[in-house]
Parts: sequence; structure tokens; C-alpha cells
Amino acid sequence: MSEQLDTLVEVSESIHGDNFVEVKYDDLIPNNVDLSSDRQLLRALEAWHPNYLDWWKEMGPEGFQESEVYLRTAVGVDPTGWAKFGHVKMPEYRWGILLAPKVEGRTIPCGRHKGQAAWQEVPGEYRSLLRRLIVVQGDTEPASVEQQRYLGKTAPSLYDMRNLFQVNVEEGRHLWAMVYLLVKYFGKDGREEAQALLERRSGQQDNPRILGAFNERTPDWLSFFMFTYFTDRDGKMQLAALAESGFDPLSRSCRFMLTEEAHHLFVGETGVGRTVEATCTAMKKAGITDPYDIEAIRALGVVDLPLLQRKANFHMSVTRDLFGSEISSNAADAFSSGLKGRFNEANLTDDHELQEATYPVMQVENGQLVTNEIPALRAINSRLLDDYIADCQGGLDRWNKTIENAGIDFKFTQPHKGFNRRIGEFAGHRISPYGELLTEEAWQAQSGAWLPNDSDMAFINSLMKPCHQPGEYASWIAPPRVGINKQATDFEYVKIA
Ligand code: BYC
Ligand code: FE
Ligand code: FE
Repeated sequence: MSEQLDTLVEVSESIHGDNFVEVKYDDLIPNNVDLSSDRQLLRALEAWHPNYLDWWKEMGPEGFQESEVYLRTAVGVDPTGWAKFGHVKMPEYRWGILLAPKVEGRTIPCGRHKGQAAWQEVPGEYRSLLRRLIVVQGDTEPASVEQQRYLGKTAPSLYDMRNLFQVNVEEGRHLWAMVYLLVKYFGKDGREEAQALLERRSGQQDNPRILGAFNERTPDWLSFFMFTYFTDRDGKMQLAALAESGFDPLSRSCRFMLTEEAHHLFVGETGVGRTVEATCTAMKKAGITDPYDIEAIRALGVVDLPLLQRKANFHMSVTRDLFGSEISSNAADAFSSGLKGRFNEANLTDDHELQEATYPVMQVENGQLVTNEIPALRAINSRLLDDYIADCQGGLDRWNKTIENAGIDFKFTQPHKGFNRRIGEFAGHRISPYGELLTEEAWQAQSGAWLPNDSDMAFINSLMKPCHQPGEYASWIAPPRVGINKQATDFEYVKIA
């Protein structure tokens, strides 16, 4: 799907209603939340802004802060014209606060308050649970920027570099979106949480980011593409679940964030897809049909398909951990209180309360994998994980089509749900990609064939040579079919300073 189309589809899915407030570009902080009429909030945000910029300069994209980047800036929430494009220096990007339009008469879609008017203020009894959800969501956004900060140097083209920076500034805006909620609705502790979001650091021992995957490294561009395909997709699923929140400001924030998320997923899907394409084209040209003829394939300066599968296995498994324990009382509380719904909650046809319902959850029992019916309320995370796994498949199918069209006998697959897990039902067990329970010895002997090994990483590293001239693309990745915003593929997407 073209990016324009992808974006439009997601926009129309996530924005309904027609009453929106114009974005005020005169203000320091572009917004459609009428900031200027709330002096206290404005002051709190203006105080946070310089700290945010300090964080961005310290932890954001390294080496390109003075370069002019062809960026999309959100300027409104009207689906037909919500963004404008132009060259800007990243520190001068206008990070704004934009909520999707209010839906008049919206009610709480799930849980014990189902059908009551959606909350416009924080429901006191759920204050700390709600704050925790917003903080966890907010924490992932700057974390991903930190993880990706060294990638500019080895960008395989200016087009890709621009996409990286686009994703980075928008994750920065997602942080703003959560900070707005904290500062506006949670008083002093909200302001403290907003500050703490700038202080935790991805991968740092004494003050790490909250969730596991956001403390992993994103050391190379293949990791970046896998991350934006698989981990930004956790973002999509979680934002979709939070868009169902009975707390209306959170719902509206997340609905607008989803419009930007579509581009992140596009960057991931096409990034991996173009890598697959380069590999298939080079193999064909060299007359290689065996995808396991690794040495010959790597000699062509492209990435062998089995290595891409191992990379995908890693990113899929750490991202699955982001859904939390399959069986979780936290998740039950969030759902029952109406703070977080399921994926597509509004379109599901059950009673949206789940007092009696059950849900099948896979568990390890007596050395075997079994599926048990669990009270559905406690299986909310499990269900979202299953929805996520289904949502991942589309990209794999499209990558497989490219391989099939090239006449190569290879197929990407998703590993078993229990493979390489650290959180939830499968934590502490060793499970192969094919769903066999293994002894520790058997796992140690084989995991190098399932997860990127040292020689894989060394090979990928050897490919990470910058291509910083307009129209130049690294050997391992095919140029895109179309550029960004209808620009040519050799457009100067980044004017390197
Ligand atoms: N790593 O009952 P449990 C995105 C903690 S991505 C470390 O199992 P619960 C993005 C958990 O916090 C979307 N710790 O799970 C993507 C809890 O600790 P506390 C991010 C973990 O609470 C790319 C304890 O274990 N948004 O936007 O039902 C680029 C027991 O928790 C992990 C959200 O996640 C882990 N993997 O669910 C940029 C939505 N998993 O509280 C951005 C908001 C669990 O006892 N968050 N723990 O100290 C949530 O809905 C929930 O917090 C979770 C966890 C789904 C994450
Ligand atoms: Fe985000
Ligand atoms: Fe994202």
C-alpha cells in the first residue's frame, strides 16, 4: 500500500466527528486544546519545554541537529489536511498538542461504568491506575528516540534518514501528548512524572525505561526496520486500546497519535520489504536459488533471508513481552474500571463487561503446552497479544510474496507465542519457534539458529556504511517505489549541515 493510502485509511479509521478547534500556530506550543486560555497549564508546559529540548539535544538524533530535514508537521486534525511538509532543523520542529475531535455524547465503552458519559475529568477512584497507564505509554516514546539516536550516521540513503528523523520527532510529539495529560489533569504529581519521563534513560542500569523492549539496543538499520514494524505495532495496539478509554482526553490523544503511527508502521514494513527485494534481486542476478547458500549471498552485499528471520524472531519475541502477563489482575482492573478497552472494543459484539465470559489462554503445565479457558477479564492482555500476532501477519505475507515471485523457496513465519519470552506464562521455559518445550541444553545448542548470533551481527555491521548523497542507496536495500509527499527518490530529504 502506498504511504498516502495507508495514512488516509488510518486517518479515517481513527478520526471521526467534525468539530475541531483550529491549531494556534502563534503560540509557542501549537495546539488545538485552547492552551492560551489556561494560564496555569501553559506555564507548566512552558517550564517543561526547555527541559524537553535539553533532553532532545542530549539524547535525540546524534550529529544531525543542525541539518535541515524534510519533515511532516501535524498542523491540525482534519483528515484531509492535517500535515504540512518542509525542511526544518529538528530542534525547531513544532511539537504540538493535538487531540482528535470530541465525539458528542460519547459514553464509556466497557467495564462496570459502561454506558455512562465518558469522563472529562480524572475519575478520583482510579486516579493512580490511570496515571500509571499514561506514564507507561509516555515512557516508551522518548525511549525509542534514545534507542535510535546513533542511526543517522549509517543511514542507507537520505530518504531513509529522513524517515528515521520523522519517526523520532513524532515519538517526541507522543511524549508531549502524554505530558499534556499528566500536567493538565494530575497536578503536582503529574508535573513530577513529566519531569521523570525526561530523566529515565533507555538501557541505563540505575534509571532505565519502564518496559523491557525499550531498554534493548537498536544497533543497526535492520533492527530499526524490525522495530518500527513489530514494536511500533505494539504502539498501535496499545494506543487503540487506550483510544477506547472512558477518560475522554486520553481517548482523543491516542486517536490522533494513531494517525502518525501509520507512517511508522509503513517505514518498518517497506524497510524490511525493500531489504528482501534487494536480496531477491541480487540472488536472481547471480543465479543463486538456494536461500541457505549464505556465503555466496553475503558476498553480494545483501542480507540472507534466514538472517532476516532471526532478526524478526528477536523483535517479535521481545515485543510480545510488552503486552504484560497473559493473565493479569492489573489488566482486569484497567478494563473493568473503563480506563482501557480491547482492540476494536466498540465493534465487538459481546456485553463489554465480561463478568461471565472466558478466553482461551495457552499455558505450560507439567512440561506440556495446554490451552485453558480463563476468566476473560483476567485474560485481557492475552487477547490483545493474540490480536497483535494476527495484525503482524500482513507484512510477512507481503514479504513472502516478493520471495515467491523471485522463485526462491523460503517463507518468513512467526515463531511460536512462547518462543524466547521473559514475561508471562512462558517466562522461565525454553520453547522453540516450532512450539517444542526444550531443556536448557537443547536451547543453548540451537538458539543461535533462531536468534541473531555474533557472526550475524558482525555481518550486518559490515553493511552499515552511510549513503548520504541524494539518490544513493546502500547495496542491501532497494530504493522505494515513490518518495515522500510525491517527491522523487533522489530528492535531498536531508540537507546535511
Ligand atoms: N517489561 O500484570 P502485568 C509504544 C510490569 S508501545 C517490564 O503483567 P499489566 C511505542 C508491569 O508494568 C506501547 N515490566 O501487566 C512503540 C507491572 O509493574 P507494576 C506502550 C513489565 O500491568 C514504539 C508488572 O510487570 N503502551 O507506544 O497488565 C516506539 C505486572 O504487570 C513488562 C503501553 O504499554 C515488560 N515487558 O500490563 C514508541 C500501554 N510487562 O505496575 C512507542 C500502557 C509488564 O506492578 N501500559 N511489566 O510496577 C499498559 O497498558 C500496561 O502497563 C502494560 C503491562 C500492558 C505494559
Ligand atoms: Fe509513539
Ligand atoms: Fe511509533
